[in-house]
Amino acid sequence: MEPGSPRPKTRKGAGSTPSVPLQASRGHVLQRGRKLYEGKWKILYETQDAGLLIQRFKDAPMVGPIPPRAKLPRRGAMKNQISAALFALLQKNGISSHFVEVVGERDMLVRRLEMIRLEVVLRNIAAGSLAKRLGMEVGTPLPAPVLEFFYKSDALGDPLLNEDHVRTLGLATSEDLKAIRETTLRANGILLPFFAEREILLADFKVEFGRHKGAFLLGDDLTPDGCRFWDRTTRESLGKDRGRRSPAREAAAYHEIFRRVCA
Ligand code: AIR
Ligand code: ASP
Repeated sequence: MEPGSPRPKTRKGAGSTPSVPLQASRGHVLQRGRKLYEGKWKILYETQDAGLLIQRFKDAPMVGPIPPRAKLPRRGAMKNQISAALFALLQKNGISSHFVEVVGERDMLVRRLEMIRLEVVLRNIAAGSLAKRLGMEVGTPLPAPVLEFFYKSDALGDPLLNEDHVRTLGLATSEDLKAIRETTLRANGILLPFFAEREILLADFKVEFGRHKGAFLLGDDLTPDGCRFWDRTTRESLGKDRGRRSPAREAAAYHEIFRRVCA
């Protein structure tokens, strides 16, 4: 989620933060400015450049008391590195994103986007809500990648949308949808072999798009909290496993994906 979105969460987290100088970047010293947005996993700060933001990855998904299983030391740092590596891989292969560079342990510099309120999910293997909705066994390979759109609306519980719904809500035009579909499928074509080389099945992943100076860019992040990465042999989830795993197993799995992607 980037600012510009009408989601109330965005405003709730807004407030001023004292400016803190960050590591020198592209010859500039960046000042971390006002907090624009705070979500479950991320904080966005302004910088002195109106077109650039700092995206900070949090270690825990909330403020206040943290449930034991959500505690994962260095999670934010690992998410930052994993996301940076995957955005860089996509960039190298001609898919632009908001990612500019890593500027701190848990911070990346990103282009400011006007977000499209859609979660775009690409699935290679049946799991999660698709397995449930279609009555398919988890782990069934899909004959072709399946693309799904979910409306980013907390009030509605992020419902599944078809393309007519997306147009009806004015979220994106037919042309936008065509670009979103092509880019997401192309990203899958780059990510699948990258993960396969690392003995990982990319079961599904979620991306978000935004506009920046007339261009369509990938935004948000690409981390084990928004994708299903499975070990190719054991089929064990290498990301979050929605409450079925001990904190120690979860930490080990997260470190494993970090090692395979970033080492
Ligand atoms: N996702 C969906 N909403 C938020 C996120 N992060 C991701 C899940 C999963 C994929 O989208 O992490 O990788 C599909 O989720 P589901 O629950 O629809 O099966
Ligand atoms: N998934 C979170 C959201 O819904 C992302 C974040 O925490 O920044 O906004």
